[in-house]
Amino acid sequence: MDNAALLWRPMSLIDRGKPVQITQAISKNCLLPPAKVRSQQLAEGCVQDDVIIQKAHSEGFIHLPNFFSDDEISLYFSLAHNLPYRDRIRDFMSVEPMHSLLFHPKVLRLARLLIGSQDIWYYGETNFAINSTPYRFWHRDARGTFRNLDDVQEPSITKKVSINGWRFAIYDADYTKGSGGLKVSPGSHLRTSLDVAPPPHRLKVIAKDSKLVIPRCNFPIVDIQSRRNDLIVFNLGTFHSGGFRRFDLERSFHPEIENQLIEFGFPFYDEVYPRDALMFDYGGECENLDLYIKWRRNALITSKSPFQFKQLSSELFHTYYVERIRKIAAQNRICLRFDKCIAECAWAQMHFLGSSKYLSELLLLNREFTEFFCNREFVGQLPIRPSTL
Ligand SMILES: O=C(O)CCC(=O)C(=O)O
Repeated sequence: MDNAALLWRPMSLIDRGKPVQITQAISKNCLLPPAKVRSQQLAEGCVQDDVIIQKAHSEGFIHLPNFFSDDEISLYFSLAHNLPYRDRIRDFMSVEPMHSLLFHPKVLRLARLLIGSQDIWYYGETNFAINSTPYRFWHRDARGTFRNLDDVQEPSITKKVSINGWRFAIYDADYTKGSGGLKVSPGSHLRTSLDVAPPPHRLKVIAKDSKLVIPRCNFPIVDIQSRRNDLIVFNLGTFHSGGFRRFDLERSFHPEIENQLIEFGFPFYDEVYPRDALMFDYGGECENLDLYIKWRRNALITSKSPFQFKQLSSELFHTYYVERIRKIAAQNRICLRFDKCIAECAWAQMHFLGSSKYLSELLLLNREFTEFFCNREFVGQLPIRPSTL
């Protein structure tokens, strides 16, 4: 495409949509920590906390440069690299060396501020993404509705409230120097999928009269310029794409558009290899996160993939069963979520594996966490609210 002229607009010229009304979100839906928790935590630490938390809640992500020291980052990634494969498919809580990251005081403090409570839910969603594949599709993670656990979860637009679940991510790379970092759409955790995930035909790059016409997204996309010691945290409702490219002239193209541009031979920054990331979730009490947790567990239980089955077994028999882990978690006010109805489901699927002793104890130990699931009888599948409700 020698003659092709690229029609592009820098981000500053792109309509970024209406600003999110976060004051409403703060007061009505407790997206921010209650004032008491905040002032107590502010008194303990950095005065920037309020700004950081406001930003995280209005944009659906936060990028914190130099959150970790060189030594800490080196430790986490060398631990991950040296783990045998069977441990890399487990969750961080059951791989005890990873506790240095999971229980890092700064991480826990930030989690509490984001979640708005001293009590944290941990639900085994972690990822040793070592040598991981780039170019992940554009998506939000939040899943699970009362109608169908597999459905993508939409935020409540009128109430401006999103799921109270957050993914913490560290990357062993400098993405100011090349492609392969994380792209997010700021504010997308408070917008519908229709708004921020256009169908493919609306993202079609068209070659016309020796020019390329590149469709303009009417929502912002940011390629996060993270470096090795940084921490990125994003809301489970935030649209994002891991490992995408960075185009020389414009970093904010939609991943789908970048895929097409590369076909036209446009130059991208080199990717930074290998793509090593460590990710883990913390969340706080809310019905939406309850649904997400149930979606995830249900997917693990019903999956035919041995990988997912192994991860579930590791969670079941280590994280939730080993008393030492339960103690450490309790000391840190981390609630290990293992719900009654999921335990029952696991029982139905797995007791033949000779694990019935553990599972029956889990059934006794665990409970439901939000009102809807409390008084449901287990009937062979997860109880879902009828669509009429
Ligand atoms: O690999 C990344 O940077 C993001 C991973 C991702 O898409 C996810 O955890 O949902």
